[in-house]
Amino acid sequence: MKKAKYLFPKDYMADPSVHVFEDKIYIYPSHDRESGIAENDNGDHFDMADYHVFSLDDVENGEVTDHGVVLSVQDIPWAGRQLWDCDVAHKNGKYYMYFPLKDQNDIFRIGVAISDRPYGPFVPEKHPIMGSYSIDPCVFEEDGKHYIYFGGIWGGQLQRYRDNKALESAILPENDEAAICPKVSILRDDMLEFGEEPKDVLILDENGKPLPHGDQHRFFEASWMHKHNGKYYFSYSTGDTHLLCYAIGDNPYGPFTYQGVILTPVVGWTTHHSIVEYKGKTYLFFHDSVPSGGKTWLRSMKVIELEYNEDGTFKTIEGLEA
Ligand code: FUB
Repeated sequence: MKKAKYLFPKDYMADPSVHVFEDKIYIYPSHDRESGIAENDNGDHFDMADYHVFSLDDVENGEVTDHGVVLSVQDIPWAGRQLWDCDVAHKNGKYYMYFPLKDQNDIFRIGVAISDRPYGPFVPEKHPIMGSYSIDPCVFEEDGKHYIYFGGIWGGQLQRYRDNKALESAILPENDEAAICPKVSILRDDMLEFGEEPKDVLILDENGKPLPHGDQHRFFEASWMHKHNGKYYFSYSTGDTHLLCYAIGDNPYGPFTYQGVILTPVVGWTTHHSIVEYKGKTYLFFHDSVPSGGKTWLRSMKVIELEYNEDGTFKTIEGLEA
């Protein structure tokens, strides 16, 4: 599969989080819509109000099934606004959706909603995860443990926190200071709360120094974790520098050493992705804004095959701008 293909041309869907459940591919995207809110750095124009789930069993030639609306903002007791990138994990026959949403004080928290099936509908808990903040949860399972990664700067509000505590006002580092780190925690056995204080996910250069805030490859948002040949791949979006990048480590907590670019800029403000192995191939799911004529808040999800070099690094995908 050398060319990227759009997965659901009928509607705008973004931030695809993808997992294999019950031998099928399940896609959990954000559901973009025209909100009429002017574009700004807080991302107010990303005013999404529900989620759909999609499935397919043949990435290259299969039909995509839309399982319809599985969770809506009006059903979430603590809701303010803006359902952003979600993810889903499976444990003991239940499926847990993790979603970022602003509460009634306009602060992003991470909520949980539960279903008996991978395709929902999902029933939300009454409260967000205690001590949760910021956006873009991603859950990685290994040996029955579920690691949750999260965080995003600018509109994702991560710059308002240090050491898991809210600051009096947001602080972005100077360009030569260490970049703000994404976070990781392990989920409690019941999957409903953090089982430990979130820790920093360190992304280091080849000399073991944290990537600085001014580096075009530093973390911005869209954490994703996958494992390949015994190594842990932490991938992410660099946001305002428009790249998807990755770093490799020896365990799910890191530290991770920066490796390179997965995908060069696409049409739209930025992209957001997931990486999944299915039927012997590795796929990159992502989005761009080509079908909406470049509207950054109306994105369409896509897939392309991703290939490794012999040393376990990725072959960079370039030239998808058009
Ligand atoms: O979809 C809203 C936000 O845009 C996501 O949470 C970010 O990662 C960016 O894709």
